Amino acid sequence: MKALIVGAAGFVGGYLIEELSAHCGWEVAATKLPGERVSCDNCEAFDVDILDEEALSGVMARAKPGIVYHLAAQSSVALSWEKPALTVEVNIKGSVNLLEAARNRGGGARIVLIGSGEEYGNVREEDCPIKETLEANPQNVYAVTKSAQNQLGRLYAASYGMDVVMARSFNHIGVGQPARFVAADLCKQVAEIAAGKREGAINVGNIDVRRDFTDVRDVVRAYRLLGEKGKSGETYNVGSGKAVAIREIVETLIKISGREIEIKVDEKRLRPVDAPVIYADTRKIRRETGWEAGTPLERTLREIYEWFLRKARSED
Ligand code: A2R
Repeated sequence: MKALIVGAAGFVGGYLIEELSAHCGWEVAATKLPGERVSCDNCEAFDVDILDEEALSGVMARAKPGIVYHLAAQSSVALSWEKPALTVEVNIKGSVNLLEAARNRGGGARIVLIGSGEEYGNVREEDCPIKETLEANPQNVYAVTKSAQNQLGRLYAASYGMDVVMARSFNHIGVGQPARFVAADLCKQVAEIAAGKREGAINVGNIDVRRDFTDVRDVVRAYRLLGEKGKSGETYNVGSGKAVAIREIVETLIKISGREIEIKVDEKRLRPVDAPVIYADTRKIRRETGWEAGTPLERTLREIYEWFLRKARSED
């Protein structure tokens, strides 16, 4: 199998390259923006901006993939409020460009579009675990664009008979994730306190909300299996299927650090609307691909914490 990973220089890209090539022996080609780096020893790398449809078509024709994973996105919810037009352009127009390039030059390749649990919006407690059939109700610009991408994927599958599979991923975490995401932020703060780089209080927002966290290595395994066994035109939740309070993450990290650390609520981190609980119903992906998230949350948190700890200590 030959895969083309579009947007391979981000957090998930490196893990997906590893899963497909090192673990499964697939041939991998990758795209990145000029100036970015992909961690890929044996793969062909192309510089391409997904807003350039012609360039994207050229890459598709040269790489001749059997499967295309679309990871390129403006992936920050916060930035999507600050730069809505850019987010719409990259996430919606970029996805259309990719679908068009695949339609015209893709030779029937399967396309896997990566969406988000954010598409469901602030769900009610009784809607959890969230099934794929729950109507999307996006509550931020990023979520609107991912929901549009999902609808475009279904449209291209239905209208042109293209082979398009869609994932809706809930919170995924791992080493290398930027600290704008909650688990990385908490790991970084606790590690910096443990390394003596900052005073002993950790700043948090609403830590009573419960969310669905999955190790990124489990997530990319789900993407491989969706590529192999997912059904065209269908959407699949990717998540642990469990709700974990942010408070539990904070307490686990404090325990791992072995320090006495005060928890301080920072008003600036509180969001106006926060659904109390969000977690995925993962029966569809399990039934159709056999996938299940397996990595214990504490192990992933420990690895991220230790990575930030080494980083903080090496900055001496
Ligand atoms: O924004 P940058 O400079 O970090 O570059 C990101 C890249 N990207 C683009 N690639 C091609 N053409 C563009 N116009 C363009 N704009 C941004 O896509 C970055 O290298 C990559 C996405 O990686 P991350 O932001 O780290 O996202 P992550 O966590 O790897 O998530 C992958 C997918 C995304 O579709 C998320 O929305 C979804 O999974 O959760």
